[in-house]
Amino acid sequence: MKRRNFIALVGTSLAAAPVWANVYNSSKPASKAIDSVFPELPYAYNALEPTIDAKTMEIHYSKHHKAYYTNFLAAIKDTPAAELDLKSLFAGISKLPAAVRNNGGGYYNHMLFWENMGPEKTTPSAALQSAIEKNFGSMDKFKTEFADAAKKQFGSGWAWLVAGKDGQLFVSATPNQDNPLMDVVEKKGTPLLCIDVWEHAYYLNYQNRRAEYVDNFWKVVNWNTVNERYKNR
Ligand code: MN3
Repeated sequence: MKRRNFIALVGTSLAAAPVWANVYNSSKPASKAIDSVFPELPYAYNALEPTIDAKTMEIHYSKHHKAYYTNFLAAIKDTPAAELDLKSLFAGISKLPAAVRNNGGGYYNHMLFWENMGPEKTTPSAALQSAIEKNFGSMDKFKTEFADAAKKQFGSGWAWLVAGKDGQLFVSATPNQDNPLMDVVEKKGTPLLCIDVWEHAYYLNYQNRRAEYVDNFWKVVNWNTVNERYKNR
């Protein structure tokens, strides 16, 4: 599969309209919040094996993520929400229909998730490492806190490493397809790293063993992406 990076949707570049046009060779975007072409997965379905098996990746990306994308497009079509960039849309999500919240979150969260994984061995930057040690005590303590949040999230949802507005890093978990950019979420900030803990993300390979999936997740984290998000937060 051809490698093509998703648009940088976080931080200052989020509202940079020309980026949409430059990244994709498509016609003009369907709206400011969503591109008219479903973004490609940045690696092959089997690239993260054995941590995440090819069949899970294929179904997760081509069925689940695609459905969020399609339903998000439909939910904002011909509405004022279609004029918003994603950051503004999420900042006012409490005023929008549930279909926008659920599918917009699903569309965006999966792009972050695909990008913060990869087959290459990577490491946290000195700056990120230092920030994690300052905020959590050590890299191990951060990983434990993040993994606990992922394992303890009741039902479907996500765990996050987030940069707060005060510059501090924190770990949080959100239900369903909510994310830290949404005004409905208690702990808000810029997402740096996320893990999907919906059963569809791991059930074929791990069945009910979410903890094993979460512990293996570290083997496929693409720290280059996390470093970049931290730098641009
Ligand atoms: Mn998912």
